[in-house]
Amino acid sequence: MAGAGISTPSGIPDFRSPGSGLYDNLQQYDLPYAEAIFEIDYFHHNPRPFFALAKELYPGNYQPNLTHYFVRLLQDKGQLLRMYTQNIDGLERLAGIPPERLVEAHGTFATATCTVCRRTYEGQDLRLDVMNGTVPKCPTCKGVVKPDIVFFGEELPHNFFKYIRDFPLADLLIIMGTSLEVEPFASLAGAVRSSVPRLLINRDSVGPFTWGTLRPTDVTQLGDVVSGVGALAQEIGWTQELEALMAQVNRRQKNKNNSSAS
Ligand code: CNA
Repeated sequence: MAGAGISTPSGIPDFRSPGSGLYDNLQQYDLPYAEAIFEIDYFHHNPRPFFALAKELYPGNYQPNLTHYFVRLLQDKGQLLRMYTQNIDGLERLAGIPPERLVEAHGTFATATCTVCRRTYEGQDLRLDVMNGTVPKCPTCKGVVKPDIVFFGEELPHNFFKYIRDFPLADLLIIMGTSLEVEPFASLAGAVRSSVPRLLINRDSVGPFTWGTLRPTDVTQLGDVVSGVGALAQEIGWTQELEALMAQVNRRQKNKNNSSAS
């Protein structure tokens, strides 16, 4: 289970870290209150603040870091049952975690839907408008096209409910970079069998790790998530493979950038 804290090392602010978090830095969008940026009623009234944020978060501006590649390595070794993420930055996909192994519980910029006629679009179809600061409109009905990000008051994607089958099958739950404050996602932490170890890698203790409902098999690694995941990789002898994987993906990325520039 992951949240915004795994992407702060890539340069994307989280919501709730005092000072650097998004909620403390929304003055430029002139919102009535911070959460309005993700409220569907406010979006219908004024979609511009959301699209200003979308321009910033749109896939392409940021790169995955060691935490994303660690999950990719779990997948390469056949040990990833599923990654449940609250993030909407697409860095899991960029790190090469296959979409079928991912539950993007709060949605994705990879696809979009017209708010009026419900026609669906690829995220790429909106890129030009988003980057130009234009609110994307449906070519057919002229309704506003909204990236498939889950707003407050909207239903979670269907595949979120895979958790009903997945969580009882897990034999280890790793929780990284989340305040575990947003439901129903947060409650997934309690959905593994009671004998299953839960490892929290986060700057601060959160959710059931603080309420005094700790299980004997729970483990907490407090501090920076990259250091915590790095320490875990070292402990299990994966450091070299992880570095090789990151170097390989970076090389591919560079070659791709060079060939698209020439
Ligand atoms: P949050 O509530 O902002 O909590 C983030 C947690 O991560 C906090 O406990 C921080 O202390 C911790 N943290 C931040 N940086 C680090 C770090 N470098 N090392 C270790 N711990 C760190 O974010 P949640 O994901 O829990 O909240 C859910 C919201 C945030 C979801 O709806 C997301 O869509 C939304 N969000 C996503 C992104 C993104 O996609 N990158 C960015 C901002 C917000």
